[in-house]
Amino acid sequence: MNFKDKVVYQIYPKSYCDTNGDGIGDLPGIISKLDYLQALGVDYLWLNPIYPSPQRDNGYDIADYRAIDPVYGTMADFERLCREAKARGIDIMLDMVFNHTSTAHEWFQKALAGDAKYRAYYLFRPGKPDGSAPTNWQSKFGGSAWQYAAEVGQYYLYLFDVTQADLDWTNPAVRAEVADIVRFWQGKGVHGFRFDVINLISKREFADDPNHADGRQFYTDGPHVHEYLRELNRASFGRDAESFTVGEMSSTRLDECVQYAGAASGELSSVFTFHHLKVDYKDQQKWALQPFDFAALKRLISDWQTGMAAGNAWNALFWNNHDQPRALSRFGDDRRYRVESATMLASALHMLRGTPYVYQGEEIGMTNAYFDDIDDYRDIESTNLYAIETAAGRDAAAIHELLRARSRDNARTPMQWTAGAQAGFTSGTPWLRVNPNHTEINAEAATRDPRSIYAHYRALIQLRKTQRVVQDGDYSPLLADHPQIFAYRRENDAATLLVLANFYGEGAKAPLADTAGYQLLLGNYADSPAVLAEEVLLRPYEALIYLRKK
Ligand code: TEU
Ligand code: CA
Repeated sequence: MNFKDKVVYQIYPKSYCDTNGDGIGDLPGIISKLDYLQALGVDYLWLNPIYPSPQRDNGYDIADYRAIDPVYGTMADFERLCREAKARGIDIMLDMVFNHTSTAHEWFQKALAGDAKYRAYYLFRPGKPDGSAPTNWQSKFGGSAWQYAAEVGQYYLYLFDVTQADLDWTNPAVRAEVADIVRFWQGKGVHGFRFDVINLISKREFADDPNHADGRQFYTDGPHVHEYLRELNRASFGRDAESFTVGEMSSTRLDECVQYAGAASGELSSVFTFHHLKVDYKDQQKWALQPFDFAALKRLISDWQTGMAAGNAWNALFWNNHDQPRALSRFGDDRRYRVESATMLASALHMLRGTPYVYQGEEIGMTNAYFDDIDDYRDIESTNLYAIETAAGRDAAAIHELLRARSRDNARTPMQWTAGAQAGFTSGTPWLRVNPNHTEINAEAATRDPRSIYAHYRALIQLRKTQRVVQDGDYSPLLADHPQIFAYRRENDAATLLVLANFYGEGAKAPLADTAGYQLLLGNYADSPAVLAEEVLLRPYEALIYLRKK
């Protein structure tokens, strides 16, 4: 399938649109917004997990892979969503969480009850001779990655929440179950799949990580992961010529991703990687703040653009998702230059080689939540952090500063549809507070304004569809050492595209050569220069896209 002209829109169903007043978004709510999504021009809707779940980790703790959580609606609603989306040229991409299940899943419950078959689905291991956990690995949400199960007399591994037990992929029965689940959804006409933390499924060895590291070296890009993916591909989505897949790759390497998403690998269509979203992590630590390192950001984007192309592999392109603070608040200026910086970030990303993802609300310039009361937070990672740091004696103000910058809830606040009560998201009480700035920032206002952030996203999506060079052009960096400007070229047999983006609130000069013949395609200021000069003066957060035909 040619996916090079496609764009994906990510929906966090819990926060998109609530139609029954329970404060939680639902499938009928998504259906009611399909016209809005069609007008934006997107091709796929990635839905975060909608299966029955205790919701400890907002659906990433799945209790039943073959049903819809009643809070979101029914299977009939899901089928209607697929049909109505398809009628608008849109496909659904489902989120498949196969590194772990909820401990409420019947497999885990049977394992606890003593069923040997299901015990072998999980990673139960005896403690050390002194009774402590089998290894010193840390859960991604804080604390040990092992929980003692008295019923079994052993510990089970959980890389995320204690209610998310890791599956044992060395067990062929587990792999057969997983393929069967994918086929179940294919049977409903689903062609798109996103595989959650899929590069963590093959554990190398159960040993203590030296120097108090968290253990990731023992399970990231493990020894059998590529083999398992090829097997899953052959047994499920690989049988569908229309399939499009993306794997979420945690702390991975370029050479691994060339394999995961190589055109001839028989694994996945594309990968999400996160290196470019750690440039503001001090010492690689999520909960240690530093201003973003622009030079590193440019280098990482460029290296992945070039490296994936050299390996004939395909990138996902994204600034935002449900796990990240809003990029606009992080790399832009969400107050003084909100519109300029949002449109600049979008321009810089959408012209790259790969599949762009738009995370709900990004297209209207939604910002971080900036909560200042711990009771406003819902995310397990945030509430765990607060509890752990408070117990360690850290003062509340310091923890709040971290959460305001990094909490996943910053991106999870309800979609802002209108300036009215609860942003038009719900007639009831929303499960997570609505950002008060919805009075200014909302879809109703954005879709009316021809110069809005929304209009700019629409234009960028159209450029991918109408300019073949955006789909297949080679990437080369420009002005690599410039301290303020990210710039690149895309080139194919028919045209050259040139993109300039100023990442700062001060003007910047872009010295260029060979500028003759370039015409403006899109800019984010009303009066962008129609032709390219030898020296371009970029205004705060200005972005310019030019094309030269051959
Ligand atoms: O995320 C995997 C992951 O490693 C992160 O992005 C994680 O949320 C972050 O490191 C915490 O700081 C995926 C899902 O996207 C996320 O929502 C789930 O919580 C997680 O897997 C577990 O299924
Ligand atoms: Ca609802």
